[in-house]
Amino acid sequence: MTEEFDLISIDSLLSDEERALRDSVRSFVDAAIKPNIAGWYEDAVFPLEIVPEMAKLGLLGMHLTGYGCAGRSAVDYGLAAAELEAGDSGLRTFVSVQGSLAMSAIHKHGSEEQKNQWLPAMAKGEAIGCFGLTEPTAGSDPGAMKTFARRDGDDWVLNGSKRWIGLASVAKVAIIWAQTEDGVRGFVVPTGTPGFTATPIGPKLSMRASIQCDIELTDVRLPASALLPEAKGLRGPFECLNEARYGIIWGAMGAARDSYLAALAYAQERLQFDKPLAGYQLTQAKLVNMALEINKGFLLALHLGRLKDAGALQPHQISVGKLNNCREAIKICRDARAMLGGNGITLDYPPLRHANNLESVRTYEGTDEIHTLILGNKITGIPAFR
Ligand code: TGC
Repeated sequence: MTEEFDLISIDSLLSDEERALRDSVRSFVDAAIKPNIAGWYEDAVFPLEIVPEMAKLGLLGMHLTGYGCAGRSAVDYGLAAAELEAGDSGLRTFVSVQGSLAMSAIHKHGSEEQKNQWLPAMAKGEAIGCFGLTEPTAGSDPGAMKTFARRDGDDWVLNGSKRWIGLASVAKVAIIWAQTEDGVRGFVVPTGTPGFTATPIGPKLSMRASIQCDIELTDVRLPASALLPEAKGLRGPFECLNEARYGIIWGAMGAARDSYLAALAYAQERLQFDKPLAGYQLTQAKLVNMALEINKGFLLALHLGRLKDAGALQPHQISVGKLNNCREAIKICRDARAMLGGNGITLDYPPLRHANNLESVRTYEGTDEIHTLILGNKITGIPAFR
């Protein structure tokens, strides 16, 4: 971090190795993402060509151990997520879907055969994965999913639909969650299996440099070995969502920081009534409020990351981080856009792009409302979900 916003020396809480990792991801984002993101966003393309570079940096499944994964800490993963999302939420989302959802489902719940078959290729970026939980009529309530897997001899046959599934149309493998006679189970589905189709959803006003898809499953026949043996019930997918939600805590602050720095630079250069905008008290109040929330947000992320590395992070604490940091980040990006005046509505500046992306980020992996209710339940002991 720099003194422009690290007002409380959060940097001093990081080790040399953590700072080095963060700086290497920041350099990658500055060189490979920032010069191109406006074009990718406008054209609504996910830049597949940068996947090998991300793999080379060890970003795919970076917090997983063995099977060709980098085995880095939760704090390292968080620092990387923040830097990637300072580039664009769509690029951080790719790393989250690949590492925290698809790879972590196989790593946590898979057989040795499944791990050996998929994880090394996924860590190298040779196989992209996706994670099919949400359905057209089951978003916040995944227990209402209709996708069903029935036994047919030793095989499984899957039928149903999934919606908002990141990267599905470019994925080689999909983790599909389905009802069975024994409750919700997970399946490792090669996307070339007959009956599997993935169609990008669009046009979108958010996450334009990313892909979200509808998936249709029509008599998708899988061998017995496709079942994730260790995932039984909704706990299976929720344990993966914890990983992705954790990354968002950091990522959202990366987008906020990038927006704040854009507004600060603009305010220092832009003259109105013969003085820089930054010299006006109203502008300084906005900048200070943004900087305070960014400092608090990163401190919260780091605290939760240290808990995670100590094996002590609880799901409701992840909700504290996701709810707070998404909520504050989107406010910061919108305020930054306002400080840029009319120029803020163009793709020449990042705040409105980040704010639009954060509309998705605050919605997926548990909406603001769901995380509020998880915390309401924690505080009162009364579940108010239904
Ligand atoms: P509930 O009865 O509370 O729980 C069922 C079982 O799951 C356990 N559990 C968890 N375990 C670990 N971590 C967590 N965070 C957990 N939350 C619940 C729970 O202990 C229980 O275990 P067991 O062993 O007793 O069976 O289930 P519920 O459905 O009533 O839970 C309520 C609620 C609202 C908290 C939950 O449904 C929820 O979190 N909803 C939000 C779902 C969500 O985040 N969906 C977004 C999915 S993102 C997506 O599909 C696209 S992936 C991203 C991309 O592709 O871009």
